[in-house]
Amino acid sequence: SILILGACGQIGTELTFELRAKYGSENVVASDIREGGQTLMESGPFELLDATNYEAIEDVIMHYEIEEVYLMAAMLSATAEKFPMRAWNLNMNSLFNVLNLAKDNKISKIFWPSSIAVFGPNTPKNNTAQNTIMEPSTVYGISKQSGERWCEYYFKKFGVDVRSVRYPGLISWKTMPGGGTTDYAVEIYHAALEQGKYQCFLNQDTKLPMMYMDDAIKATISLMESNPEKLKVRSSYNLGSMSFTPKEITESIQKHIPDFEVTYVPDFRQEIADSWPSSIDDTAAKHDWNWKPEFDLDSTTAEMLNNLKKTS
Ligand code: VAH
Repeated sequence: SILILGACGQIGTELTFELRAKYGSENVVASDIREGGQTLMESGPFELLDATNYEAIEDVIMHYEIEEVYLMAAMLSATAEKFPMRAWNLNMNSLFNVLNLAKDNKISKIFWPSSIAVFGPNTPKNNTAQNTIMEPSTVYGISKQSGERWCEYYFKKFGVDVRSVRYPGLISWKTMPGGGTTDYAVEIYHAALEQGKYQCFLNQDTKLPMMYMDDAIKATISLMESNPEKLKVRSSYNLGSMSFTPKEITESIQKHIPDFEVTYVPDFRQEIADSWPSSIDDTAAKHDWNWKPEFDLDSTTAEMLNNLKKTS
């Protein structure tokens, strides 16, 4: 069976639905520090679980005979800047828990998400390479860079089968993101439908790597199902699909909602965004496990507006 830690988060929610559809609801245990939405809670087994509590995770693993763990619990970039030590504790100790469970052969495979946040202000920003300068300037980025080093160490030293991708900003409609710098790209669709206007917390020309959630989930499951011999990267794979600025996503929305108005009032998140790449070179993922994204900005906008209209 599969255990998802952080199943109520932006990615965790959609991973739970997709894995349950694929492997059967009873074989996918969702867990989080708090309960999730009705659909998630009613769709299969759920456990309240603190991802920093080793014994609590071990109990769930024994009880449900868990073999694989997706560790989706973390504090994201903006919130982590407000609570650095809480972010470090959650992001690192949850990872140590699952790595040590695998090292002790209590589970056999781990997925752990990294992020483009591992790159910093002096990383070359265009078509950022798999291996390049990485001096992250955010608490979140530091925790993800360190996490990558630990993943590779546990793979090399103890043969732990941990797999990871560096997610770009993710756009989804099923669950709101929490505390990220790229969250503007989700909020903007809700605002377009609900208020007809949006105040964006990044300036209009801030180009960032982004991805529609369906592509992110497809990549995650594809990597986890890949033949391990093909996986040459055991830190974390660069993963790309599209890059856009707040101005470009606004124009994409205005094709559907012509009088949608956006103002740009950068806040503390501008400095975080400015430290990240503009676009990503994901040649390694394409080569090692045939990664291929499906959604571009306009198809993402169509999906987001259509689905949000139906659920509003
Ligand atoms: C954040 N959505 O904004 C996350 C992600 C690359 C961005 O790590 O912090």
